[in-house]
Amino acid sequence: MKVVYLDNNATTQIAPEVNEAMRPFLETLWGNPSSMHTFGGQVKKYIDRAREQVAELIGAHPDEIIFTSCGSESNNTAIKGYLAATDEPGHIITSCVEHPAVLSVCRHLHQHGWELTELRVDGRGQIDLDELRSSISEKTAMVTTMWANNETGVIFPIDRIAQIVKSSGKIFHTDAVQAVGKLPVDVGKVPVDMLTLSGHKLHAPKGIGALYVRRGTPLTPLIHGGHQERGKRAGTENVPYIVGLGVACDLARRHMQKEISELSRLRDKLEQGILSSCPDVRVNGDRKHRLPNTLNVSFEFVEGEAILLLLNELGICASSGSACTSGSLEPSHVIRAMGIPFTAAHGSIRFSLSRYNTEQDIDYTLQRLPGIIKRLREISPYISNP
Ligand code: C6P
Repeated sequence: MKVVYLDNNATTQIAPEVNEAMRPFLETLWGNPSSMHTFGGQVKKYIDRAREQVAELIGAHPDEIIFTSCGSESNNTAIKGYLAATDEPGHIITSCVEHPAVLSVCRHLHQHGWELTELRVDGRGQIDLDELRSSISEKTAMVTTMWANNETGVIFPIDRIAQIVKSSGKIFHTDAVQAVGKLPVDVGKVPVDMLTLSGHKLHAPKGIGALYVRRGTPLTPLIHGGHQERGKRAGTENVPYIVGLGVACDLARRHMQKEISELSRLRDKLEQGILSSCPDVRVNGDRKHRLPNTLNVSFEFVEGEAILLLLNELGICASSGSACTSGSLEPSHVIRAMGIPFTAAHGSIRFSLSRYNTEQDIDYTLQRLPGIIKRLREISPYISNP
């Protein structure tokens, strides 16, 4: 069966160029980069090159990049690693629409004595900057908000958030897992102290991520041990995946402008096609400030899970929210926070595209989706069908 993969915010296909670049490090160049001998030591320069490629994509210095195993590890390292340096629990600010890899870290710290503010969002999924300003107090140690939302694609005004936080003299971390590779991200222009990215969202493999840490930002390692990553993250380096992440970042940087316009064209075609062929549909999230690849739509009076199952039977892969909370019958915390009515919240679907999607993928989805929605509405308990 043909697979139409429209779930790229969950994970992406490994780029063939990335696969190719990783292969020597799985087959012949498998030495330990920390070894004294030439066989191992020769590998180190490839890690250095990858660090430069990651740094270049986000406008950082290579020595500000720490390789980790994933976005979740980077988020944990940033938040716990910075706060570990403080003597007693203070105050953290985040938003209520973060990925669990931030929200549950903050809530865990809250259970251990930290005061926690979860900034609310409006109907477009945007935070109120005045609420941010007034939440910052002397006790605040850190602010952490995402750059772009994984479920709706909503982009936070991260430069303004960063300026507010930095003008109060506080530390700012951003979870940019969904932004890096899809949008221009430049830490030279936006004064973030730490930034999280994850390889498998930009066509590198699962199991590799990075944390940007601005020079001078104090950070206690989450994983203690050897001296790898300048003592900030112990463990023998995952050389093939680090090389793969470097190449993925290089590809994203070189093709970004073209990809942004092509992805938004296909996404808009999907959006317009759905709006014109299905009644009682709403687009969730700020349409003006949104990732070019993401569309979150609510189909009133039908269950999202039922739509996904029927799409799946046709080989169309989408999701109702983040992959790590799928299976839950409750609407996602992101959709609920935006105040979307119950009858629509239950029928929300995330479509997320990548450079490997084609016009045919969108046409095929648009041919099949309206029929699915019509069928489900005919048996919907929320509609009194004759
Ligand atoms: N979101 C989704 O379906 P990992 O998987 O650990 O590399 O990254 C976690 C993560 C952190 N922050 C954001 C904003 C994310 O979107 C993700 C992963 C996927 O939305 C899988 S749950």
